[in-house]
Amino acid sequence: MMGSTIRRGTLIVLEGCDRSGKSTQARMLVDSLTQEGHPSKLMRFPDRTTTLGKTINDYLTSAVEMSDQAIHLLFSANRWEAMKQMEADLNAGTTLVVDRYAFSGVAFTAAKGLDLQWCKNPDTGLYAPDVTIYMDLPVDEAMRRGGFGEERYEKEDFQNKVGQVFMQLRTPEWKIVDASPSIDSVHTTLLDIAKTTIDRAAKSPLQR
Ligand code: DGP
Ligand code: NA
Ligand code: NA
Repeated sequence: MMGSTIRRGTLIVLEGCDRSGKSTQARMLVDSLTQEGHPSKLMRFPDRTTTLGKTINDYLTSAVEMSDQAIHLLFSANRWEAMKQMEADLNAGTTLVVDRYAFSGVAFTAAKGLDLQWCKNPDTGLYAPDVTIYMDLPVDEAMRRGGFGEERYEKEDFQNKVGQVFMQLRTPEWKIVDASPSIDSVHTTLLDIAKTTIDRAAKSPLQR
Protein backbone atom coordinates (compact mmCIF):
# COMPACT_ATOMS: atom_id res chain seq x y z
CA MET A 1 0.00 0.00 0.00
CA MET A 2 1.29 3.44 -0.92
CA GLY A 3 0.78 5.54 2.16
CA SER A 4 1.11 8.84 0.33
CA THR A 5 -1.68 8.20 -2.16
CA ILE A 6 -4.93 9.85 -1.18
CA ARG A 7 -8.01 8.18 -2.60
CA ARG A 8 -10.18 10.90 -3.99
CA GLY A 9 -13.56 11.46 -2.45
CA THR A 10 -16.76 10.34 -4.14
CA LEU A 11 -19.51 12.62 -5.40
CA ILE A 12 -22.84 11.14 -4.37
CA VAL A 13 -25.97 12.99 -5.48
CA LEU A 14 -29.49 12.51 -4.14
CA GLU A 15 -32.30 13.67 -6.37
CA GLY A 16 -36.06 13.49 -6.34
CA CYS A 17 -39.23 15.46 -5.89
CA ASP A 18 -39.94 17.50 -2.77
CA ARG A 19 -40.53 15.56 0.48
CA SER A 20 -39.05 12.35 -0.88
CA GLY A 21 -36.72 12.10 2.13
CA LYS A 22 -33.52 13.28 0.49
CA SER A 23 -32.38 15.57 3.30
CA THR A 24 -32.97 13.02 6.06
CA GLN A 25 -31.25 10.31 4.05
CA ALA A 26 -28.32 12.53 3.07
CA ARG A 27 -27.68 13.35 6.75
CA MET A 28 -27.88 9.71 7.79
CA LEU A 29 -25.61 8.66 4.96
CA VAL A 30 -22.91 11.13 5.98
CA ASP A 31 -23.13 9.91 9.60
CA SER A 32 -22.84 6.24 8.68
CA LEU A 33 -20.07 6.72 6.13
CA THR A 34 -18.08 8.79 8.63
CA GLN A 35 -18.57 6.13 11.32
CA GLU A 36 -17.34 3.49 8.91
CA GLY A 37 -14.14 5.41 8.22
CA HIS A 38 -15.04 7.28 5.03
CA PRO A 39 -14.54 11.02 5.63
CA SER A 40 -17.77 12.56 4.35
CA LYS A 41 -19.47 15.90 4.17
CA LEU A 42 -23.08 16.94 3.64
CA MET A 43 -23.89 19.52 0.99
CA ARG A 44 -27.16 20.81 -0.30
CA PHE A 45 -28.35 22.85 -3.22
CA PRO A 46 -29.64 25.42 -3.19
CA ASP A 47 -27.14 26.54 -0.56
CA ARG A 48 -29.26 29.27 0.97
CA THR A 49 -26.42 30.62 3.14
CA THR A 50 -24.54 32.43 0.35
CA THR A 51 -25.40 35.83 -1.09
CA LEU A 52 -26.98 34.21 -4.15
CA GLY A 53 -28.61 31.60 -1.93
CA LYS A 54 -30.37 34.27 0.10
CA THR A 55 -31.98 35.59 -3.06
CA ILE A 56 -32.97 32.06 -4.05
CA ASN A 57 -34.53 31.62 -0.62
CA ASP A 58 -36.50 34.84 -1.09
CA TYR A 59 -37.77 33.48 -4.39
CA LEU A 60 -38.74 30.08 -2.96
CA THR A 61 -40.59 31.66 -0.06
CA SER A 62 -42.31 34.04 -2.52
CA ALA A 63 -40.80 37.12 -0.89
CA VAL A 64 -39.62 38.21 -4.36
CA GLU A 65 -40.66 37.48 -7.93
CA MET A 66 -38.18 36.78 -10.71
CA SER A 67 -38.30 35.63 -14.30
CA ASP A 68 -38.02 31.87 -14.85
CA GLN A 69 -34.78 32.39 -16.76
CA ALA A 70 -33.17 34.62 -14.14
CA ILE A 71 -33.90 32.27 -11.24
CA HIS A 72 -32.72 29.31 -13.29
CA LEU A 73 -29.34 30.97 -13.81
CA LEU A 74 -29.13 31.89 -10.12
CA PHE A 75 -29.67 28.27 -9.07
CA SER A 76 -26.94 27.24 -11.48
CA ALA A 77 -24.59 29.98 -10.27
CA ASN A 78 -25.22 28.77 -6.72
CA ARG A 79 -23.77 25.40 -7.77
CA TRP A 80 -20.87 26.98 -9.65
CA GLU A 81 -19.87 29.07 -6.65
CA ALA A 82 -19.38 25.83 -4.69
CA MET A 83 -17.15 24.09 -7.26
CA LYS A 84 -13.77 25.23 -5.92
CA GLN A 85 -14.57 23.97 -2.43
CA MET A 86 -16.01 20.75 -3.81
CA GLU A 87 -12.89 20.13 -5.86
CA ALA A 88 -10.70 20.75 -2.82
CA ASP A 89 -12.78 18.42 -0.65
CA LEU A 90 -12.87 15.63 -3.23
CA ASN A 91 -9.14 15.87 -3.89
CA ALA A 92 -8.51 15.75 -0.14
CA GLY A 93 -10.37 12.44 -0.03
CA THR A 94 -13.68 13.68 1.37
CA THR A 95 -16.81 12.08 0.00
CA LEU A 96 -19.56 14.60 -0.71
CA VAL A 97 -23.18 13.63 -0.21
CA VAL A 98 -25.17 16.24 -2.09
CA ASP A 99 -28.84 16.91 -1.47
CA ARG A 100 -29.97 17.97 -5.00
CA TYR A 101 -27.77 19.00 -7.90
CA ALA A 102 -28.00 19.96 -11.56
CA PHE A 103 -30.77 17.46 -12.35
CA SER A 104 -33.07 19.42 -10.04
CA GLY A 105 -31.96 22.53 -11.87
CA VAL A 106 -33.13 21.13 -15.19
CA ALA A 107 -36.22 19.33 -13.89
CA PHE A 108 -37.74 22.27 -12.03
CA THR A 109 -37.26 24.80 -14.83
CA ALA A 110 -38.15 22.46 -17.70
CA ALA A 111 -41.33 21.61 -15.77
CA LYS A 112 -42.30 25.26 -16.27
CA GLY A 113 -42.16 24.68 -20.02
CA LEU A 114 -38.71 26.04 -20.85
CA ASP A 115 -36.56 24.32 -23.46
CA LEU A 116 -34.74 21.29 -22.05
CA GLN A 117 -31.41 22.02 -23.75
CA TRP A 118 -31.52 25.66 -22.64
CA CYS A 119 -32.08 24.42 -19.09
CA LYS A 120 -29.08 22.08 -19.28
CA ASN A 121 -26.57 24.57 -20.68
CA PRO A 122 -25.56 26.61 -17.61
CA ASP A 123 -24.72 23.52 -15.54
CA THR A 124 -22.46 22.08 -18.25
CA GLY A 125 -19.01 21.54 -16.78
CA LEU A 126 -19.97 21.02 -13.15
CA TYR A 127 -18.32 17.99 -11.56
CA ALA A 128 -20.19 14.90 -12.62
CA PRO A 129 -21.72 12.72 -9.89
CA ASP A 130 -20.15 9.28 -9.38
CA VAL A 131 -23.66 8.13 -8.64
CA THR A 132 -27.09 9.71 -8.84
CA ILE A 133 -29.60 8.22 -6.45
CA TYR A 134 -33.19 9.04 -7.33
CA MET A 135 -35.61 8.90 -4.43
CA ASP A 136 -38.79 7.65 -6.00
CA LEU A 137 -42.03 8.55 -4.23
CA PRO A 138 -45.52 9.07 -5.65
CA VAL A 139 -46.45 12.74 -5.35
CA ASP A 140 -49.66 12.00 -3.44
CA GLU A 141 -47.59 10.17 -0.84
CA ALA A 142 -45.11 13.07 -0.66
CA MET A 143 -48.01 15.46 -0.10
CA ARG A 144 -49.04 13.57 3.02
CA ARG A 145 -45.60 14.11 4.52
CA GLY A 146 -45.08 17.01 6.91
CA GLY A 147 -44.55 20.48 5.60
CA PHE A 148 -45.59 19.90 1.99
CA GLY A 149 -47.00 23.03 0.37
CA GLU A 150 -44.98 25.59 2.30
CA GLU A 151 -42.79 26.68 -0.61
CA ARG A 152 -43.32 27.86 -4.16
CA TYR A 153 -42.90 24.58 -6.02
CA GLU A 154 -44.76 22.31 -3.60
CA LYS A 155 -47.93 21.84 -5.63
CA GLU A 156 -49.21 18.51 -6.84
CA ASP A 157 -49.48 19.27 -10.58
CA PHE A 158 -46.08 20.89 -10.68
CA GLN A 159 -44.37 18.09 -8.76
CA ASN A 160 -45.84 15.57 -11.18
CA LYS A 161 -44.32 17.52 -14.08
CA VAL A 162 -40.97 17.68 -12.26
CA GLY A 163 -41.09 13.91 -11.78
CA GLN A 164 -41.74 13.45 -15.49
CA VAL A 165 -38.70 15.53 -16.43
CA PHE A 166 -36.55 13.58 -13.96
CA MET A 167 -37.61 10.39 -15.74
CA GLN A 168 -36.60 11.96 -19.07
CA LEU A 169 -33.19 12.86 -17.64
CA ARG A 170 -32.43 9.49 -16.05
CA THR A 171 -29.69 7.33 -17.48
CA PRO A 172 -29.16 3.58 -16.97
CA GLU A 173 -26.53 4.45 -14.34
CA TRP A 174 -29.03 6.13 -12.03
CA LYS A 175 -30.04 4.20 -8.93
CA ILE A 176 -33.80 4.47 -8.57
CA VAL A 177 -34.67 3.85 -4.93
CA ASP A 178 -38.20 3.31 -3.66
CA ALA A 179 -38.56 6.04 -1.04
CA SER A 180 -41.76 4.61 0.52
CA PRO A 181 -40.28 2.11 3.03
CA SER A 182 -39.11 3.02 6.52
CA ILE A 183 -36.33 5.57 6.98
CA ASP A 184 -33.99 2.84 8.25
CA SER A 185 -34.72 0.53 5.37
CA VAL A 186 -34.10 3.23 2.75
CA HIS A 187 -30.92 4.15 4.62
CA THR A 188 -29.62 0.58 4.37
CA THR A 189 -30.19 0.63 0.62
CA LEU A 190 -28.44 3.98 0.20
CA LEU A 191 -25.48 3.03 2.37
CA ASP A 192 -24.97 -0.06 0.26
CA ILE A 193 -25.03 1.97 -2.97
CA ALA A 194 -22.69 4.57 -1.47
CA LYS A 195 -20.06 2.05 -0.35
CA THR A 196 -20.06 0.27 -3.71
CA THR A 197 -19.66 3.64 -5.45
CA ILE A 198 -16.83 4.75 -3.14
CA ASP A 199 -14.85 1.60 -3.97
CA ARG A 200 -15.35 2.09 -7.70
CA ALA A 201 -14.86 5.86 -7.86
CA ALA A 202 -11.49 5.90 -6.11
CA LYS A 203 -10.01 4.15 -9.16
CA SER A 204 -11.21 6.69 -11.72
CA PRO A 205 -10.56 10.42 -12.15
CA LEU A 206 -13.12 13.05 -11.34
CA GLN A 207 -15.25 13.87 -14.39
CA ARG A 208 -16.95 17.04 -15.51
P1 DGP B 1 -34.92 22.00 -1.08
O1 DGP B 1 -34.23 22.97 -0.17
O2 DGP B 1 -34.09 20.80 -1.44
O3 DGP B 1 -36.31 21.65 -0.60
O4 DGP B 1 -35.10 22.79 -2.47
C1 DGP B 1 -35.87 23.93 -2.51
C2 DGP B 1 -36.75 23.96 -3.72
O5 DGP B 1 -36.04 24.44 -4.86
C3 DGP B 1 -37.34 22.64 -4.11
O6 DGP B 1 -38.71 22.83 -4.49
C4 DGP B 1 -36.54 22.23 -5.30
C5 DGP B 1 -36.17 23.52 -5.94
N1 DGP B 1 -34.88 23.48 -6.64
C6 DGP B 1 -33.73 22.92 -6.22
N2 DGP B 1 -32.75 23.16 -7.11
C7 DGP B 1 -33.31 23.88 -8.10
C8 DGP B 1 -32.81 24.43 -9.30
O7 DGP B 1 -31.62 24.31 -9.64
N3 DGP B 1 -33.67 25.11 -10.08
C9 DGP B 1 -34.98 25.30 -9.73
N4 DGP B 1 -35.75 26.00 -10.54
N5 DGP B 1 -35.49 24.78 -8.61
C10 DGP B 1 -34.66 24.07 -7.81
NA1 NA C 1 -38.53 21.71 -0.51
NA1 NA D 1 -35.06 18.32 1.26
